[in-house]
Amino acid sequence: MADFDLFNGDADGIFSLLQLRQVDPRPDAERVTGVKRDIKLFQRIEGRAGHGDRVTALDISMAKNANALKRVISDGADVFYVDHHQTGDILDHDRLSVITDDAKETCTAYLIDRHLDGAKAAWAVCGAYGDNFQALAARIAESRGLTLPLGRLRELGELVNYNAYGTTVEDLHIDPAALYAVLLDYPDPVAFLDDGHPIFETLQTGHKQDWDVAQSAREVDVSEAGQILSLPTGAPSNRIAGLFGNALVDEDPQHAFAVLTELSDGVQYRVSIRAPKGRTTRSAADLAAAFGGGGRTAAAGIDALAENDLPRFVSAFRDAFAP
Ligand SMILES: [Mn+2]
Repeated sequence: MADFDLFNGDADGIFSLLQLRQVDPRPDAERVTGVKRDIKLFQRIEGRAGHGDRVTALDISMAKNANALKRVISDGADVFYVDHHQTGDILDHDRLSVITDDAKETCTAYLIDRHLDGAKAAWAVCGAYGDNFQALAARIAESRGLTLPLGRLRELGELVNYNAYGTTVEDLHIDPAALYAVLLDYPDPVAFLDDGHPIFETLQTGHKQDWDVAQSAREVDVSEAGQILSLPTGAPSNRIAGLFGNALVDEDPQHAFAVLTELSDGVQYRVSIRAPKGRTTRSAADLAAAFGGGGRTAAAGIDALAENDLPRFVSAFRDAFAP
């Protein structure tokens, strides 16, 4: 019999598993995680998890794991699934137990907090901060009757969340599985913070240095539509590009932004596009789709834009977002 713990490498995933495993320890479980966007974690245990095995899945969309999940269950494993993303159709099977809620203001760490009746609520507070739900975080603390240093827990939640941004685990300051293992040694986040473990400073410094890289972005194009900026090749850019785009459009909601990150081949860019928040324009997803990318109305991306296509992208960006 084997145990598998599948969890999103972001704050919500890590703080969910911490709560669960401090109440129900499974020290020999294989921990399966990755960067924030790497959510197809059932693929990694498909064909290996089977009869009598216990699989736990936290903060990864069921819709995106549907086929591999089905296979793991039909191979005989028991699956406990907790998540707040889109589920798609939930498979009806007695070896699958699901806790889900796709309410706008909820997160997996909160669902686990409810499941455990608040047994490890301080970790849940950090998870809610990591998913950017400040009101929910404060509400969890209050409902459990805890007096907590919320500002410090917020910083921890946000730093652990930030740590999961990158294109591969090699990009990250700390492998999420290693970060989880360090935190697991502490009964709660306050004990971790009070102990002064060096990993906290690594997270803080890394976050600050990445923002310094973002501040040095090069201007590629400025127009009425907005701004296109470019970041150098490298892990700091891979980590910060998306959040940098969010920050730019939060600060200046009348303009659109595109953040280009030079890929290591030197002839292509990865692109994060943010439509203006304060006025109606064409969709960021449509612009991205014209260059092989995709996304949502407000935020979209292109995995590889050829240098040769850059002039065409600049004029398409101006057209899409002109006032
Ligand atoms: Mn989440």
